[in-house]
Amino acid sequence: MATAPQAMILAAVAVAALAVQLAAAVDHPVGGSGAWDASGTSYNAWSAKQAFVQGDTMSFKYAASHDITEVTKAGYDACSGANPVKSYTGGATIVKLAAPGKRYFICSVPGHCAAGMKLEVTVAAAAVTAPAPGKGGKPRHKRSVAPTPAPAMAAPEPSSVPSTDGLPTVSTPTAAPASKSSDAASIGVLGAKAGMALAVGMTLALAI
Ligand SMILES: [Cu+2]
Repeated sequence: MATAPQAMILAAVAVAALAVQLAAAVDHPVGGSGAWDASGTSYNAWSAKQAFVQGDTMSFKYAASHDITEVTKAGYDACSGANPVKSYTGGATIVKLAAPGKRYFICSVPGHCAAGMKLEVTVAAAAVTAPAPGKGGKPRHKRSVAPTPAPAMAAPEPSSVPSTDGLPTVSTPTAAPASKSSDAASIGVLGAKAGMALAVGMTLALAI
């Protein structure tokens, strides 16, 4: 049976491991197998099912009769590689999806884009912080919003008032301002969230 400190360490390790897993970049072999060709694969049907996140990569394997041409939306819509954003050749290419937003890829060999060698990718922004466990859903694609800490209660400072004889007289503050109920409420919510996160971590640790 684990003692309390051991359980705490296990909980911390479990939560840290989860955070690392959530942040890890993923490679997406294009079309599922990585094959970039004109065999009729619907790259956009594949792309629609992928969860591309900023920092992920996409890998292509292709014959010398093909290329990868990254284009603008206009180039994509027109199946035209005349004004490429970037061209890739060589048969094995890994494209890093470094920024969130849309990316467009075609094969610039005449007829190949029209035959299906076109791909539109939507890259989601990476979460800055790991989401709190226990919320469910797809945490990788949730943008984490850090809770805003309640503003610290400013203590009234003693004010110095010069007296008539030249020596400063320190006046003592009489009463502290009444606590605002909204601040107290946010602190309560934050405390409850922290408690829930800890409870989930402990459960994970005990389950190991
Ligand atoms: Cu081609």
